[in-house]
Amino acid sequence: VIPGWFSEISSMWPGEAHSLKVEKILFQGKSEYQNIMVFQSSTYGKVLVLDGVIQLTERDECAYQEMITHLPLCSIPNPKKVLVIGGGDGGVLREIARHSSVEKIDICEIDSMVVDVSKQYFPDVAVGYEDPRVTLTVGDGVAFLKNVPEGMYDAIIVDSSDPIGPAQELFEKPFFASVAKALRPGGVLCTQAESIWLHMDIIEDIVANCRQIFKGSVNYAWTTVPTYPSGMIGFMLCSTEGPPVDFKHPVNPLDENECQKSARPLKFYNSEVCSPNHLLFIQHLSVCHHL
Ligand code: AAT
Repeated sequence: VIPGWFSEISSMWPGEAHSLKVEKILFQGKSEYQNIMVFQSSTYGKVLVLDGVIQLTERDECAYQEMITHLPLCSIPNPKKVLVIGGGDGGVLREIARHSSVEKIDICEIDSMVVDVSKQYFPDVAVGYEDPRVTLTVGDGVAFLKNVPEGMYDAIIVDSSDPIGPAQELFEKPFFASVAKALRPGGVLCTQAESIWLHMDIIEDIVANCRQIFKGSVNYAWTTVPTYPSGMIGFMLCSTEGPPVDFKHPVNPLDENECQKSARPLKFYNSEVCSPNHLLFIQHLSVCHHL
């Protein structure tokens, strides 16, 4: 450990630890679920850390939040009801709010301290909560989904931490089954699905589970996030049986002119990044096994 630097050390990425220079620690606390820290870095703005793992930095959060949101929402016509599991910082809410067809945005985050800390230290991210379509439930996403009426949502976005700690069940088959049930026919799931450089074992399990449960299509996409382990992170993009969804050819493009004129322009996503650059076909994923 280098004095004055934060190093992201975890058994989930043994033998490597990305480091950021710390200017100042702004917050340190312990919630019911995890240790929470916010620090000012020299080059990535403020950084949110849960149990020693970076959740976001001000500089590169766009590449994650925009992709996890617009990959699914641009792939279906007229999304109206959207659910977010995790994502307590509010960044995914901010991105969903760009879609004018959306009428209802529900979020279930387990840890209210993440919400409070984000509102205090990351106003440009937590701004997502200010949208009147948003309803926050503080609770476990697994339990929340059990009470959702069948076919309720057009899209579900699982912005989850890694599968060590409170997010473990969000990577398991029963959870995917309850997601599928909560989606309408032809509805879409996008879930945080780790890095092909570190976690092919986890990804292969997720792919196998999703293939059994999602009878529409099952895809893996990725984006670059320099402060996430290995500098990239993936998403599982699935649809339920019903009107077919082709994630490679989004039918519901964002009005990019409109977005660029808004108070917070898009920084990373555009309809070209979507296909084919950031979608890896499952066949190609099995090649990645040799990485
Ligand atoms: N958008 C920033 C990135 C995140 S946040 C993940 C969130 O998931 C955290 O706020 C955490 O409290 C919440 N969470 C964890 N488990 C659950 C659960 N069971 N139900 C609801 N919310 C939960 C993801 C960062 C990815 C890091 C990659 N290394």
